[in-house]
Amino acid sequence: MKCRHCAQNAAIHMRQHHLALCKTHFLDWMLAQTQRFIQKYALFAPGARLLLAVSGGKDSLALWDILTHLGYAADGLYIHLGIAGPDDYSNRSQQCCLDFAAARGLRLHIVDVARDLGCSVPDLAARTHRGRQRPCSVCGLVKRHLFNQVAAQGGYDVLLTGHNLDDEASVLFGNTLTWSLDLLRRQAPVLPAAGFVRKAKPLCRFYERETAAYAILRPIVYVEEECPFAAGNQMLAQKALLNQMESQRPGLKLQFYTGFLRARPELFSAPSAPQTPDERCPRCDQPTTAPGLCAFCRLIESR
Ligand code: Q46
Ligand code: ZN
Ligand code: ZN
Repeated sequence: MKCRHCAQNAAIHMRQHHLALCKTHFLDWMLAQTQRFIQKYALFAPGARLLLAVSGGKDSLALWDILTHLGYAADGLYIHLGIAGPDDYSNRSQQCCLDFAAARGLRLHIVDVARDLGCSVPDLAARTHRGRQRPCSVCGLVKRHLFNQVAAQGGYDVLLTGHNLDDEASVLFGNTLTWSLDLLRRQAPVLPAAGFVRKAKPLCRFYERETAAYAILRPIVYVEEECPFAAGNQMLAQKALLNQMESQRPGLKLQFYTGFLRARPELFSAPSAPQTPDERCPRCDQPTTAPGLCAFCRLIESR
């Protein structure tokens, strides 16, 4: 198959877009599409101070690369969770982020959870009620807290994450199955500040296959292994189901997600901005919904 724009052989065929492109035209297409999404969803203003959460995986490093090519200066934030597993997951992913930043002269903040909070995420999960079933709930809470904290302390305007379409469609699928209205209301390419830092997902319209192809073709060195705790989680099962449907109906995942985005204003006629919580945690000063310590500080106190 040939590239739509030149005589080269296609490096990727995207059935959902009826589009085949060679390496050069695909890399350019990814940049142009990202720029289009930044504007279409008003993800951030030109000149905004950008902080990008990097995990060492393909999506977040591809996003960092794309932003750099587009001329946006984004600083990275890596959170070392203290997860080992057979692949020495946290150390290896941290190294990928360090190498990526060093090779391009980019600034990378590192928060080491074990060093800074006195105990790693798996330890914190084992010691607290919240994490007893699996560490992901504790992990998500810790990451959210630290993202907000680093963004506030560093004076950043927006926190960017590398979530792709497969992530978003899978979360949407899960939240629709349970009609979790609060979660659905908060699912969008951009979440206004509301006390916490503004959050945006510039890759939310790209298939995982596209971000993977970008990382491989550029090329970017990234950690291929998943976190060992990801195995068997609901997200992966939902992704597999959606992929099965997508193979019958190319474009289904994209339709599912973009259809939701179009329907959102009508579904949630109230303004989509989350309510600013009135209370502030007396220990960390982040917003919280009830008086007293926030969920994060309660977790830390209870270990
Ligand atoms: S890093 Fe943390 Fe994920 Fe690992 S412990 Fe679960 S939530 S699976 S994105
Ligand atoms: Zn071409
Ligand atoms: Zn707190």
